[in-house]
Amino acid sequence: MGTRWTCPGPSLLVLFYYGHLLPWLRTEGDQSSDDFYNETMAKIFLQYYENTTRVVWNRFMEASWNYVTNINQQNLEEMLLKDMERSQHMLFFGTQARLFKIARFQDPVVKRMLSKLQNIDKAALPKDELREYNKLLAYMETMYSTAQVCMNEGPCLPLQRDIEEVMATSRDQKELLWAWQGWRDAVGPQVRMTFERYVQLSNKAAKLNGYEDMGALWQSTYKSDTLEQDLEHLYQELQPLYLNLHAYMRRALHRHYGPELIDLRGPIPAHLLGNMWAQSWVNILDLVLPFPKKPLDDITRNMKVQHWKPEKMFIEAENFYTSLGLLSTPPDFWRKSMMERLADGREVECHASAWDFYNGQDFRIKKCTEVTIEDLFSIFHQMGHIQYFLQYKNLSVIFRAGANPAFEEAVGLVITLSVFSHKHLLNKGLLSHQHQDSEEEVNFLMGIALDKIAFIPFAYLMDLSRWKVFDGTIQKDVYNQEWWRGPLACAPPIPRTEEDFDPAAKFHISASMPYLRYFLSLVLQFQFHEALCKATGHMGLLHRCDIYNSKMAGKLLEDVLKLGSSKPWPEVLEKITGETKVSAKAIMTYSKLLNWLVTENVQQWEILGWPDFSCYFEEKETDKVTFLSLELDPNQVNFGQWVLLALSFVMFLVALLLACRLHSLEKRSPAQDTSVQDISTLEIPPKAYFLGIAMEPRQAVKRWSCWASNNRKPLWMKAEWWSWD
Ligand code: KAF
Ligand code: ZN
Repeated sequence: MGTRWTCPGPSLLVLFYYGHLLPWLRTEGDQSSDDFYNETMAKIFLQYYENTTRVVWNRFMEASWNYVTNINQQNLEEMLLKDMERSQHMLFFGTQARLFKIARFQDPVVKRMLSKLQNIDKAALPKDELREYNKLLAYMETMYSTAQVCMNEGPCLPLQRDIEEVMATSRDQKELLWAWQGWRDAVGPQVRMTFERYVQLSNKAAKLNGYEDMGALWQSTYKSDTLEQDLEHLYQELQPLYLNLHAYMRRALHRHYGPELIDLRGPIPAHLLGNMWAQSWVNILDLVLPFPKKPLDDITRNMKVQHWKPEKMFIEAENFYTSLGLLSTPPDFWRKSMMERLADGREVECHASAWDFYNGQDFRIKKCTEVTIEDLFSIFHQMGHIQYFLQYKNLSVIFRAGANPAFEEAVGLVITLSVFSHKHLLNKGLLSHQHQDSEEEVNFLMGIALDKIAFIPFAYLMDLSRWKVFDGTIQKDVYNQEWWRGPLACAPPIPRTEEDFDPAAKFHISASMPYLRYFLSLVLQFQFHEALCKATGHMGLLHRCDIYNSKMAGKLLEDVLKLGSSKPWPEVLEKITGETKVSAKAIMTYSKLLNWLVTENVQQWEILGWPDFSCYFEEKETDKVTFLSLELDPNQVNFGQWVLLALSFVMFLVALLLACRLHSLEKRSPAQDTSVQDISTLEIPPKAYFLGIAMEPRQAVKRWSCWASNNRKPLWMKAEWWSWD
């Protein structure tokens, strides 16, 4: 819904009016200012905001685009300048917006607009700190984007596509560990120092906006008093699916890698799951296929055989959206987007993103596309963002956003659910088998589960731990230790220390992007899919539905996208699904695999999760006492302590005897240098963490090898990892 204005007024005049008159009125007396900040003035004010914002944001987007597609000092300076300009603009209008007494206003649209304007985010910071903050944000993102992993005596490789490809395709644990560790070494330490200051300044900005900390400000986007409980509830509903998948995977990987690497009661080491962050496990589907005699078609291979090019992948995505009766992208999109990594030696940021330049005609995607099925899906995802931009382009800039951030992410994802159906891939000539029998269908569902279900804890816990960083529950001296309690459920393949900073190895942490949106959109996409399939008239199982060509589904989607953020999101959700709450019902219905997984796991007497390992993180409520790593009764501990005391006494006597002997020997050879060694030259080994417990590095390594290989030292471990002294 567009908002039309009847009284725009000449810009310069209005600039003068607002730039000078409003602050003056504010100081000159409450009565006159109250009269002045009325609804009519609010409309003029909002129109002025509209006109100026388009210009200021467009300039900022252009400068940002130039920087991330060509990282250099000059472009950085230009981007920082335009960012300051944008913040000043936001500060001015945000401050003014707060002066309107919106409680007395009639027009709900005006009220909503003004209340949205009041959150000015980082623009609330004093100028010097704002510039510092912008610089460190750019620094962290750039460090991530330009980091490389160097071979021993060879070239250095960027994350995309080389290092990610190693993680996806290698089955050699030595090589996987090299890539896993190399990437963390390349990013973590560089970002760590900056991150601490980033947290301080983020919180300062949040406080100036009236929030407790930046985590609270991020949460406020969802406008829900029950957000944390709702999330916890969703997570608990999905937990059985995840735990059963995890147990199944652990068994399959145990079969492949053996007991040296996989403990059947423990967590899976994070480097073996086919993805740098272990957030999707689909790349190792071949290792864990339920029916290996019926392998799925290799779609990436088929795309390559058919000579697909990045541009064709974009055309395919566009074609899907227009088949639903949705909007096509304007010609500039094809001219200005960056579809491939530019090969002229410049540095670029490769993490995919979609861009709205706020002039109603310039929309772009930035992606270092490779011809793979993974990238094809990612392009459909980015095109989802573009479709949202196109649909809400006639709204006020204030409403040019998703109903909530999860809606923005869910659009492309819901389309990929159809694209990945057997029916659609067959139509596109990417599959060779006409039909899927029941075993092939289980294999197919396993592929989906490895992508979607594996993502659940990662997506959920990522921001949960960041919120704790912002609210101070997690202090800076334990950032890394606490990270391993979080997203990957305690499975670093090698001991980690506080010298490392593993969170920074994920784009959204280094680039300060909230992640909760991905958890909610994971669930939402299935809820949307169910609704769109119903509109299409699809009968039968949800995973067989393909909405391609369905104008009914397209209309439903369009009606929702057109609203942007002009309405509260539960209302928008209701429009499309008939429900006002995010629900896990559809994802559970779709994931028909649960029964199959449970049967498999019961047959194998699988233990779900890693109960023996939780003791490393949680203090158990028990009357047992831990003594020398053993859980004993207090009486047994008492006895043990006496034995130890006696032993120490004996040792003390022996030491005394030896000292006397040494002393008498030294007396006999006075020429020898007897000076005491300077203790400052003795190296104290740094503290290391393994599975969340602080210990001396040597001990940590010992525990690791014990955990990973039942007391056998893994052959592939590099010698350096053992040389702590
Ligand atoms: C999603 C889907 C499948 C797998 C995994 C994910 C989660 C997440 C990830 O971990 O890779 N996906 C992305 O980060 C996809 C990129 C994006 O589309 O979400 C992108 C992130 C980004 C990058 C740079 C600047 C800002 C945001 N988001 C957008 O481009 C975007 C977001 C909101 C509105 C418009 C565009
Ligand atoms: Zn996205």
